[in-house]
Amino acid sequence: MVIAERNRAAAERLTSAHVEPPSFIRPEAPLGVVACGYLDALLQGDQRRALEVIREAIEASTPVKDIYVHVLHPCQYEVGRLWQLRQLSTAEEHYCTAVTQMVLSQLYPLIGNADRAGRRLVATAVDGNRHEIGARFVADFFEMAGWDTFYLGASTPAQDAIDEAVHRAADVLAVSATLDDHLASVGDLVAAARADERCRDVVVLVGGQPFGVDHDLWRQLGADGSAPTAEQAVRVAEQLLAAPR
Ligand code: B12
Repeated sequence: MVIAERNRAAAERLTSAHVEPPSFIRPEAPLGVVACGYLDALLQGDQRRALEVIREAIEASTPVKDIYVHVLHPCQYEVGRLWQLRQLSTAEEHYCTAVTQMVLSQLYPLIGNADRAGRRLVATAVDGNRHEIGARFVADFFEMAGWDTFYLGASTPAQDAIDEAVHRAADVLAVSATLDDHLASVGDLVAAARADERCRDVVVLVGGQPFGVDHDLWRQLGADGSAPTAEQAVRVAEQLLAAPR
């Protein structure tokens, strides 16, 4: 086959709808084998084994943070990938997500930090965003850093999120978006917070998958900052609160 023909064939192969995005699970990654075991239990519909995989990792002194970062996060992304490839039905994706939420609630007693930071966080998914786990991760990593956190779950209307930040005397309001469709609501929320005198001292952090694609998006939407992960969000918040405003 001449080179031009080969190139054409390669272009077709590589751009066809059948090219699978690579798996988010790699056995050689940190806790990769635990992630394999956890994902397998999810896919087999075995929530008891899923919880057991996590329990065993905790008993083997795995830091809870690492379970979030190296097991739960890649497994949720992998569930999304398999759903996108139609290898999982919507019902199966819902089941996997529900099991991960059950696991997160089991881990909650382990994430407390005796050293209290004296800081308060309100975290929510923006109005229209039905994805809860990103904001949950953010709340839990702040909790691990000794903050008092108030997690509001999915799709909170902007005014309610702002009122809650005021009511809870939050230092930081963290807002999660997952789809590009959610960005207008993020912009509206930030604008409403800016216009509200009661939020003068509240740091507004935004994040989620669209912010990983365009690294300047948070600035364009008028937020105070962003971070690619919940863990890094804690550092960004602490830096912003330490800086003169
Ligand atoms: C579970 C799930 C759902 C569930 C959510 C249920 C629930 N209770 O949460 C349901 C069924 C509701 C759902 C619906 C939809 N979903 Co969905 N979903 C997912 C899935 C599989 C997992 C989400 C998750 O738990 N992620 C794990 C968390 C930890 O990741 P994360 O949110 O990215 O958070 C990390 C960072 O982004 C960051 N972060 C997040 N928030 C914040 C906030 C701040 C302030 C900061 C600093 C950082 C930060 O920190 C976290 C890591 O530490 C994803 C796959 C994926 N790649 O995420 C698809 C996915 C996001 N969904 C997708 C789609 C298409 C949809 C629907 C449009 C499907 C449809 N046709 O109805 C709807 C839209 C609903 C809506 N209006 O929001 C696509 C989005 C593709 C795209 N980019 O456009 C994905 C990527 C699946 C895929 N591979 O195609 N979904």
